[in-house]
Amino acid sequence: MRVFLYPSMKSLARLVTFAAVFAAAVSISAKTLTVGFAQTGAESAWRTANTDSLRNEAEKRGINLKFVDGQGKQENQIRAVRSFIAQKVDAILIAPIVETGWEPVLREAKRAKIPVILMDRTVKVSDDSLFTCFVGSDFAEEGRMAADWLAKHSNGKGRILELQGTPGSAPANERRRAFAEAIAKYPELKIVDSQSGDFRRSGGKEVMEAFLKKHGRNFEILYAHNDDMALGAVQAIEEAGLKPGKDITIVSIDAIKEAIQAVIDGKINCTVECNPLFGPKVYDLVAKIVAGEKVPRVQYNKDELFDSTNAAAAIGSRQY
Ligand code: GYE
Repeated sequence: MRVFLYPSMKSLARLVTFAAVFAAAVSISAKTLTVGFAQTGAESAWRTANTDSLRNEAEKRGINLKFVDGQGKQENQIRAVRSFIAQKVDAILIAPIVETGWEPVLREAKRAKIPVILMDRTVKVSDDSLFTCFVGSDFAEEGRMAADWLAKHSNGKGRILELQGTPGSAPANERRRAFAEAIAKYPELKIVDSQSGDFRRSGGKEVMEAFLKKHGRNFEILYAHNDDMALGAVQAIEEAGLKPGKDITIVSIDAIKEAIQAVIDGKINCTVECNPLFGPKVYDLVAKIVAGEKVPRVQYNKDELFDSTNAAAAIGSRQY
């Protein structure tokens, strides 16, 4: 015998309300996030690793990532941010090529109520409310770590040539400033020349060739703001018949796999890590911000230092 149970009108209404609320909740949690990302370009191995990390993690999480390669030009990045605003994305990520010149477009994003997360590089603005937060490395700390290593391993003596990153960029500014401040304690450790190689391998090689012509053997140390430039310089130094890492002490930043190999080979003496693989951290922040949660204003990644004492142990597991 079949028994039919007819729910009362009241409980039926309750059931319908519950179903509607449940459906709405599911649709909110399953809403695809759309994120715009204005990347600097593809100047270095670090950058490629960073782009891959952000792209792969977006795919893993089902985030709709609108990626724009700024090709080394701030105007391209500004144009990208404007198009993200027009597309009403949920959040905007910027790796600002340079520190200044961002106020107008950041104000437009703020007016459109779209949160902006500075990823990797910082900006200089007079109004702090123009971006939500920063996540990346502490470039000043990296510059200090490089300087301290050098002071220790040179007995506080030597003439330094400096290969700067992109002029006006936060990492070039901070790595230069903090390094100079730290070596100021050592009167016999001096920067004798400083030029930009734009964070590129070709730039590092060209500037090193010019340095060698100009300074001959009147220097002992090279400080490069990133590994790509250091590796370009290594080439120039070898082509000039000198031994990088022996005739010239080389200190660099990023700790890409190729540079760690160069440390093992004795061609680079020390590389300070700058970890580019923080896609997961970035999207955790985006999710919190979009959900209305408060997030820390500044979050630094933890960076290590590699030299002949620990490079061999690190290379096997190096991911970039
Ligand atoms: O060190 C360099 C890249 O902004 C920290 O940019 C980043 C720097 C990195 O091109 O290799």
